[in-house]
Amino acid sequence: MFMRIDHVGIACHDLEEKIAFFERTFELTVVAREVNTEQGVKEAMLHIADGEGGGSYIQLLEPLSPDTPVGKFLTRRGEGVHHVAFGVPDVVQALDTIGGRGVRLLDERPRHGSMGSSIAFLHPKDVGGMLTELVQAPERQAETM
Ligand code: CMX
Ligand code: CO
Repeated sequence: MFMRIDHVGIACHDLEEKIAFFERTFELTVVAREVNTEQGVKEAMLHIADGEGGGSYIQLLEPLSPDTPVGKFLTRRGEGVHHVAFGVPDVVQALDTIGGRGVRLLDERPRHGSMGSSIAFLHPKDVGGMLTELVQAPERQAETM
């Protein structure tokens, strides 16, 4: 079902400061910067590697306001790993299968994610405390159309 780890999402207070740290420390490159108002974040994707079905990334996330998922997380826990995202070939099918196995879906239908992807989240309490994101890369969507 999972093809790869698409990205690890990291919550931070200051996006520009964290981008500079990841670039200079790990020699990673920013490949996309976006504001996603639906998710309540300003974000950057830093490329790590390419694999089957798409790349893998670090996603740095700064909240647009305190009452967003990442804003609440920062208030409660401080900076750190916020979620892990897995690449799937078909996010609608994955939601159907995983939901049928009793995991609560935070999104019944996919939403817009980074770089044209389709994303959906699973409840962390049903996945061992890990907020889990499913990602369908845009090239896969084109292939299945
Ligand atoms: N990882 C692990 N556990 C988490 C968590 C996280 N990121 N966020 C919240 N939780 C835990 C809380 O600690 C809480 O546990 P306790 O009851 O033991 O204290 C429990 O989940 C429920 O908490 P809650 O008060 O209902 O929390 P929120 O209202 O903050 O909602 C969640 C949590 C996961 C439902 C919400 O953050 C959500 O819908 N997230 C999905 C969307 C998202 O995160 N978007 C930003 C990223 C966008 C992107 O990647 O592109
Ligand atoms: Co993400």
